[in-house]
Amino acid sequence: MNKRPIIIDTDPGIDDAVALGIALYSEDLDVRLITTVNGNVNLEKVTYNMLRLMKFFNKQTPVAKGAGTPLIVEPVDASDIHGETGMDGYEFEEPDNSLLLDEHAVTAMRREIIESKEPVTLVPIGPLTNIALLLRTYPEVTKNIEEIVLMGGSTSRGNSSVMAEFNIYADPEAAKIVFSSGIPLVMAGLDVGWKALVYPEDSEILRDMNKTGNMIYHLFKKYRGGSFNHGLKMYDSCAIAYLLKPDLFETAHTFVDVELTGELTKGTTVVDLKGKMNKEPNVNVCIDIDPVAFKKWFIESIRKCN
Ligand SMILES: [Ca+2]
Repeated sequence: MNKRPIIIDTDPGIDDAVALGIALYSEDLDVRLITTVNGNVNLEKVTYNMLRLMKFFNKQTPVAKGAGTPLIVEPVDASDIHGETGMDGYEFEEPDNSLLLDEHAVTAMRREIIESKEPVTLVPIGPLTNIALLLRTYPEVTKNIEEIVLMGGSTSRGNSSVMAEFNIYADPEAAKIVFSSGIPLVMAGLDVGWKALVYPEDSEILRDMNKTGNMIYHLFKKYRGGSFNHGLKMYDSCAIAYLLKPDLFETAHTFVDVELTGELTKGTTVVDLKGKMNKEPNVNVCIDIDPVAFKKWFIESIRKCN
């Protein structure tokens, strides 16, 4: 089988770093391009982190820098979760900047999608600013996008506000554009991220497994996405897991919209599981995950890295 062509849009980010390693070393994925977006920390930091990760993983995928601010709302920041640099805890080498394209992420995505012989899958694991800009600027890309498999949203409660998940909360208007695009969408959000847990004993296995496992072990010691004792949440790896092992998930094909005007609820994904809104389903929502099988897959995937 041909490797599946994907573009990852990311804001590394400790859980992004792990997801990227798994994707880059998967024998079933062809990561054609990586684009960066303001999110966990600012655009300069996430792009620098991405280039440091490319050097670490020893891969040659081009990187393009994208949006430095959300479409309308003020930037929010998650350095309380990921540390000041966005990837605190490990001493990375200085990056080789030759992988950084001169093109803007949106232009680079357009080129990759239009020139690809097979339809491309977009995998956004940060706020959706770049994807919204792409769809609005170059709507002709739609016909060569297979689907969008994103990490974000929730069918229940949030983590940035009471009801909103971080990636949607950080740019709700962009999310609205993506969710209403008509492109097949898969949403792997908090419902599965909260169960995709890695525990201290797992991280001990990772530490001695290989170079990547050791790096992850050190990042995890600084990561505040959950506590070590109650498990660390591997949010972004859920999107990659869906691509590679969809049978880990239970999904519901349903209508999802993004709340933009709620005084208390802006950025909430309204997931109409009971069909109250009488709208055509637009998203395959991951509503549950097999946590034991996920963890096994996760550890075996890290074993394939350098
Ligand atoms: Ca992320």
